[in-house]
Amino acid sequence: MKKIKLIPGALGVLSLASSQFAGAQAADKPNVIIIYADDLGYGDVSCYGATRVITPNIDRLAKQGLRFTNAHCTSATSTPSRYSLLTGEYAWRRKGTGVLPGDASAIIEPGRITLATVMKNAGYTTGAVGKWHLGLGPSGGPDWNGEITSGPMDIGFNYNFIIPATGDRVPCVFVENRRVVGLNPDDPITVNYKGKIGNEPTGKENPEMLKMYPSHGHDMAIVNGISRIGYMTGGKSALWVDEEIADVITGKAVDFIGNNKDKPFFLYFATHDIHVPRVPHPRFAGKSGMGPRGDAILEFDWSVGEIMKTIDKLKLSRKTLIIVTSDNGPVVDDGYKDQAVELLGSHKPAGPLRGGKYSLFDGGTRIMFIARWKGTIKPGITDVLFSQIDLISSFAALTGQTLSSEAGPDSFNQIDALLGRSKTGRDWLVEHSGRLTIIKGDWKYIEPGAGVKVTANTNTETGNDPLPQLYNMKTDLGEKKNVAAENQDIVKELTDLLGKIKTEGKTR
Ligand code: NG6
Ligand code: CA
Repeated sequence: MKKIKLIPGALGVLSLASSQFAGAQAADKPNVIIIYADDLGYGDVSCYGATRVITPNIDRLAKQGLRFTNAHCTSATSTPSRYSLLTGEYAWRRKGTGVLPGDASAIIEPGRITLATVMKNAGYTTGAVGKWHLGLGPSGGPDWNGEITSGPMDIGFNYNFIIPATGDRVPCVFVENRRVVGLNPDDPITVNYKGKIGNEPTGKENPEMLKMYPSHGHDMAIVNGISRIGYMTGGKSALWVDEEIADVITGKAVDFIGNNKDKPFFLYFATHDIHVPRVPHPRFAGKSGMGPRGDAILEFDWSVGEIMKTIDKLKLSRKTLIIVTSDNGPVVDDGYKDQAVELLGSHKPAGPLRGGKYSLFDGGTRIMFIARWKGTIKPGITDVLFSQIDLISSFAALTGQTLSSEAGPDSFNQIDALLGRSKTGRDWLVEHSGRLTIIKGDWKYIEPGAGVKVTANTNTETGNDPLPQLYNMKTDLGEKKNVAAENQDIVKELTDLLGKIKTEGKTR
């Protein structure tokens, strides 16, 4: 991986805005919780139209809060979306921000101002719980057996309890603050993504040992009867149990809230659900009738419910802004034979949208997004154009701060849109999956490019086309009719704007 240079000035401190407005805001700083689902589709929860799987907790949150129908993550995969959410910079501006292996070094350099730094500077206690997938350690990767540096604590988090990369990537261990949890020093961890290490069986050589079979990839190290991406030896006492991941990390999130209930806190709670391997706890297994993918949705809904219950029990619901959203769109077969395809039936993971995870169509990047803050956010539904990249600027504003000019280079203050006080959101936004798309008003333009139109493995409509594509999202939400040829003036306007966004290096 390319070595990352520290941006001069990135360490500059946030300045406090001096206006009366800022002072008034700062006085009643709400707690902020972002619950970040993995691969949860726009149509995967019942308040967004699902009927075969019912999500009562998420639905209740939506009923008590604001449900966004036109909110977006920045990329159609995890690492770049998370990078953009935390830094306020489009990930495609930087090399090495694609889906990371489990032994990658940190891609957000220590000291950089992130959403967590902003909250910390406002006096919040900050925590990251769950999936990380932004790399750990200096160039060369983390020391799994020692102190893990260049992690969440180096970019603004006071506390973290994380899955280093993804559930399907080794090492299959939790990290708490700077240490692997439960590691026996006599059984050190070795991780390798280039080739096999040790004499342990692998999914490829010993499929008879598996309880869940890969459909593509995922045939390397076996942990708990499930083969993964990457090779790993040692660390036996530290290995997680897949069925318990949701319970463990939800428990840590609940503990973090309880421990910090008397002062403002910021919690970034990134679940493993509903990413592969989908291995929900036995209390959810078989409950959806749609196989493990549907059961994982029920488990995710349970996690959301536990957070809501905790906030309500502590009487913090009028003092806490809860956001529930997803890192990218849905995928059905993402590499394991878990019956997701066979049992899908009439369920539409992306709802009315075309494509899904890995796609330039909106199924990849328009995501469910709900914000609840009792007494402040008026319940309802909004179609305001909103992007996760704006959270860092918006929360700076909410906490009475002005972002220094180096931070959040693509992040705009959209706090009024987030809180439902304004119906004017962004003018335009950029989405990414390999290439870029831009949405402005009713129009969406997709850059022309080569590549398969439907992926063989995941059966995703990628949005690749050698021709420029233009869709009217107001009349054609499903991106069925390319109207580029008859609207060349709009294509030109959007191509020019996108060109400017790329070359200028920042948009704020
Ligand atoms: C892909 C994996 C997929 C998933 C994805 C990342 C294979 C064949 N596929 O490379 O299973 O892990 O990466 O997902 O290995 S994400 O949500 O973290 O971006
Ligand atoms: Ca994801």
